[in-house]
Amino acid sequence: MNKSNNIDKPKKILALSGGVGGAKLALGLAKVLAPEQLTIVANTADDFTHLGLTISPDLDTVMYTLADLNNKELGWGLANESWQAMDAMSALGGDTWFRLGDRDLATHLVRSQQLAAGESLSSVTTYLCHRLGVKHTLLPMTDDPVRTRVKTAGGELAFQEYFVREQCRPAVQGFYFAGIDSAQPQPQWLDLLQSEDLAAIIICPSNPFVSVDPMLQLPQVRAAMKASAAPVIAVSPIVAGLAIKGPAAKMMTELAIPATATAVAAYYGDLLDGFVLDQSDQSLQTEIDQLGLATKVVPTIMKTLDDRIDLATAVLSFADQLFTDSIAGKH
Ligand code: FO1
Repeated sequence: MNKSNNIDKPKKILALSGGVGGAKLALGLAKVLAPEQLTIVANTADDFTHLGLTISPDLDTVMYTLADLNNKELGWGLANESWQAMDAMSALGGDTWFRLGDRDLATHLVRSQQLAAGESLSSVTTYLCHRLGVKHTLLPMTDDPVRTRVKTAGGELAFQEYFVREQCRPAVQGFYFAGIDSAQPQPQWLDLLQSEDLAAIIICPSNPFVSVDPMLQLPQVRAAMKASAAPVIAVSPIVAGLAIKGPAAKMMTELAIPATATAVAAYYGDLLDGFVLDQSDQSLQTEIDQLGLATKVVPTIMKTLDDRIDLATAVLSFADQLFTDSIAGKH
């Protein structure tokens, strides 16, 4: 955080999100912030081409969640889904390991058609959000193809092969993001990162290795985040040694990193100004403080809409406090 900003600037909030966990906090933020105040940037390194269609799981999870159309049981895809296309695929001996619901298929068809016609992923996302009634800004992290590759003892896997087809069973040895060095961060996002109107950068409780890292490793992003006057705050995706959803804790163990909120804070390192941890991890607060971070302990498990709103409100007030303290020279 660079301290040159002034407190009376209009507030703009940036949230970086992966899939389910990130989308829950993004929804909480969307409930308490006006559309012009909130921009959500989603990871696109999970994207892949499947059955000839371009699938953007994290963008869609956030988009469906903000539109209140998300499938709450599965955590991905649309509510009130039917699976006739998958059943027909199965009868034809087609690929069904990655399940595309009938209604969800429409999103991938429209996206793929518009991309094939030369539209950018950003403009397709804006179009889809508009059609689904999403008012807040949702951006892909880049319009260029970046693809997560998972290194395992048995060889390298594309992210969805690891995550869905292999059900995260192979022990991971590391990750890399093919195409990242030549990818450009989405221009509106980069402008916002460099804007004096930005009041907080929130890293949602998403997987640090495969959801957040691809965003942070894009050229210019880390430098722009560090140069920003806005405090950078991460919400821990690890609570009491477990990931709320997904393989983050399993990955940490396999990478010989302790599966703790402290290790997540240390992993983000000097990029952060503040760290939000769950009340059940209160005993870790002192050691996270000792990393040189401001900390806030609150309930972070988001089961209900009120939980999402409460966490969003707590993170925003923490950001306000860090911003004010930085003006007063305390951080
Ligand atoms: N996750 C699964 O575990 N199984 C699936 O069959 C599956 C299909 C799917 C279709 C569209 C979509 O947008 C997401 C889908 N996901 C599925 C979720 C997704 O692969 C992961 O949750 C994310 O990539 C991780 O953030």
